[in-house]
Amino acid sequence: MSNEPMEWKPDARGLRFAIVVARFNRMITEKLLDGAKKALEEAHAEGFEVFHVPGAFELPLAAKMLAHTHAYHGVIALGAVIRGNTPHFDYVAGECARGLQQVALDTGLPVAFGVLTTDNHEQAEARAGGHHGNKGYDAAMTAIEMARFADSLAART
Ligand code: INI
Repeated sequence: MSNEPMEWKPDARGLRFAIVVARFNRMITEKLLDGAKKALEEAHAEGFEVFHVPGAFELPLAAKMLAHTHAYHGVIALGAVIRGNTPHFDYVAGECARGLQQVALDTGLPVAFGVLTTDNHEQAEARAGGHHGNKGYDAAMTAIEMARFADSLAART
C-alpha cells in the first residue's frame, strides 16, 4: 500500500463540454472562462460550447437545460458572487450551489461548480488567474475527471 497521492493526468479526448458562464461580474467571469478553455484545450477535449446567462442564480436552470440536450459529457458552470455587491449574497450563492448539485444528481451529468463566492473583489481576482490560481481551470479539470469516471462505469455495462 502506498501513501503517495493518486496521480491523475487529464485526458479529455472524445469528450464534449458545455461551459455556462454568468455575465454578472464579467471582469471576473471572463477570466474564469479563459481558465476553463485552457484546461479543456490542454486536455485535448473533442469540443466545447460556451453559453452565457445573466447571473449565478440562472446557472442551475441553464445547466439543467444543457443536460437535457444530451449533447455533452459534462457542464462547467462559472460565476462570481461577491458579498460586498449585494445584501442577498447568501440567497444567490446558496441557491446557485444547491441548484447545480441538484442538476448533477437529478440528471447524472457531471456539473462542475466553478462559481466564486467571496467577500470582496480582490479575493475574486486572486482566484480568477491571480495568486490563488484560476477556479475556472480547476472546474474544467473536475468536469473532465467526472466525465471520465462516468465513461469508465459505462464501459462496464
Ligand atoms: N449574480 C452574480 O452572478 N453575482 C453577484 O454577485 C450577484 N449579486 O451581487 O447580486 C448576482 N446577482 C444577480 C443574480 O444572479 C440574478 O441574475 C438576478 O437576481 C436575477 O435573477
